[in-house]
Amino acid sequence: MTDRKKIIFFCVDYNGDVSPGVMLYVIKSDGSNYPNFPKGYNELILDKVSGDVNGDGYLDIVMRMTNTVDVIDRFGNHLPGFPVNYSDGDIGPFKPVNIYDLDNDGLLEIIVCKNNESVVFNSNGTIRNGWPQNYSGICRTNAAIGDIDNDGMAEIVVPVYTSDPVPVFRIFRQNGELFSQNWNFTYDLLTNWGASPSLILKPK
Ligand SMILES: [Ca+2]
Ligand SMILES: [Ca+2]
Ligand SMILES: [Ca+2]
Repeated sequence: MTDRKKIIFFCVDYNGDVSPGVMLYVIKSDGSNYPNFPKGYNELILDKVSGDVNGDGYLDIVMRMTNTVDVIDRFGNHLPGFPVNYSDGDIGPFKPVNIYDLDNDGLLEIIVCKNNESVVFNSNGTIRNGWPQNYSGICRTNAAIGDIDNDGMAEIVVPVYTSDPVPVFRIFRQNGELFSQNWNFTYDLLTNWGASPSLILKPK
């Protein structure tokens, strides 16, 4: 039987008596470790997602870590161009990572944020043209991504938390342009703290 399901999780050594203190596990459906895992890190893994970033037909693992963004293949090797340094000095845990093929070229782009900006990395670790985009506040939860105007290119809906002046959504096109000034609207403060937006799109 082909093992089609894997479980990915990580553990943190809070006591500080194990080094490295963060372990990324990939577990097969029979409970055994996937080859070359667990893999140790000296940074916290703040968010992770799996997808075929480099378009070779095999899933990769994308991680937003404390100070870096990393992509590893199924063997645990870094994809070319990764890890990349990406830090604002804040070690807070709420830093999401999203992946999406924004331009339909078969390669996944990586969408991350730090204080006052969002950025898109290409599948080779370079920053995509038009990014980063700056704003006041921080995106604490995952963006919603999809082609909302049916032009073949995805838009990114970023929930921005800021107490001054107010929380907002921002919607960017894949090239970093604002989708519309009209969508820079405000909403209830409490819904923003841990809420991610969702897109419900009609099938083409
Ligand atoms: Ca891959
Ligand atoms: Ca792409
Ligand atoms: Ca679009």
